[in-house]
Parts: sequence; structure tokens; C-alpha cells
Amino acid sequence: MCQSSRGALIVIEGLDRAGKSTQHARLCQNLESQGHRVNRMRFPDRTTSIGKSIDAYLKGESEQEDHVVHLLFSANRWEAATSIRAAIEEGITVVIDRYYYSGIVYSAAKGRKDLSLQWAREPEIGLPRPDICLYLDISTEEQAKRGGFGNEKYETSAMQERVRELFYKLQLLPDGQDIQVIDAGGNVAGVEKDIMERVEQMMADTRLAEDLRN
Ligand code: DGP
Ligand code: NA
Ligand code: NA
Repeated sequence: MCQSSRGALIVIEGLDRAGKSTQHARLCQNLESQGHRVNRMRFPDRTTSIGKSIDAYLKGESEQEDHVVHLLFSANRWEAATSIRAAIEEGITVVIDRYYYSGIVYSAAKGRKDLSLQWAREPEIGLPRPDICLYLDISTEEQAKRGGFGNEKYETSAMQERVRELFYKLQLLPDGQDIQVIDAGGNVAGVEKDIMERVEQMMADTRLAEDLRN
């Protein structure tokens, strides 16, 4: 491995049941076996006090106004911003299961006129920007085939349908520059390989850009 100055920031996104958690785990293992130091993270981080409020909301144990919910999710990301930056600067690669892309899309998917993608984007401005966001895409049919949703707030087919549409819309906005769509309908090993190839390409591009700068 070359003496790279900083670690990468990698995000895995997708609909519920797209296989995000499995691919997150495998990507982390693969990077470690290549010699990278890796920090695993996920949002929402339900262990903090803000995260506990989010958890109660998602489980239906508490009511919250929709804008408040969005700001809680955003604050939950901001809580970790300093440690994300510190890790990257130390040369550690940070791999996150969900980030502000989910944040923007799930909140806007509620369909309120006063809670647009643009509104939802605002509190996220200034969070560390990922080098790559891998969006695991599966069709609504495949999603249904993979078995029932859980009982959490957003786990209905109507909500997931809107989330999927908005993930597509997001790709046309500036954040879309960071997003690569992964067909997550295939087998686990195939998706894993696809993800690894894109991450390696991103790392090679980043090194090239650094070399050109130096
Ligand atoms: P997970 O623990 O990965 O299953 O995520 C919990 C749920 O929270 C999932 O349905 C996606 C949703 N979510 C993640 N970030 C945000 C956010 O910023 N705003 C809203 N409204 N929902 C979010
Ligand atoms: Na979920
Ligand atoms: Na997950």
C-alpha cells in the first residue's frame, strides 16, 4: 500500500432489505484483509441519547413532528462528525451504513410540501463528504420477495416505493455526483465483488489526484 495521506470515507445506502448490513460487513472485512485500517459506523447510531429518541420514534413508542425527526437524525450525524474527520485524517478508512443520503430521502418521502429534498439537505451541509456513496438498488418486486418488512416506522411498501423514487431524484441533484448505483438484486458474492471493484477504482483515482497535486 502506498503511504496515502488520509483514509477514505465510504457510504453504503439503499432501501430496507437491499442487503446493506451484509455488504457493509463484507466490505469492511475485505478492506482490512488488504491492510487498511477500518472504522465501522452506522446511522442512526441508536446508542447516543439523541439516538435513543430516534429509536423510540422508529419503534412507534414516541411521537415527533416530522421536521423535529429530521433534525434529530441530522444531529445524530453531527455528533459523529468530529470523530469521522479525525479518523480519516489519521489514515483510517471509515465505512458507514446509511448517511445523509438516507436522511434526505426518507424525510422527503413523507410527501410534505414543507419538507422537500432541499429543506432536508440544509442541516446536512458541512458534514464530511464521502469519497463514494454506493447505493444498493433492488426492485420493489425483489424487495417483496425477500420477505416481510419489520415493524419499524418506514417499513411499508408505500413508503419504500417513495424512498426508491427519491433516491433516483437525488442522483440528478449535486449529491448525485457521489452516488454509484449497485444492482443489489444479484447474489451476495456478486454484489460484494461489484462493490469492491468500485471502491478500488475510487481509491486509485484518489491516489492519482493526490499524486498530481504533490
Ligand atoms: P436502519 O437502522 O438502517 O434500519 O435505519 C432506520 C430507519 O431510519 C430506516 O428506515 C431509514 C431511516 N432513516 C435513516 N436516516 C434518516 C433520516 O435522516 N431521516 C429520516 N426521516 N429517516 C432516516
Ligand atoms: Na430498517
Ligand atoms: Na441495516
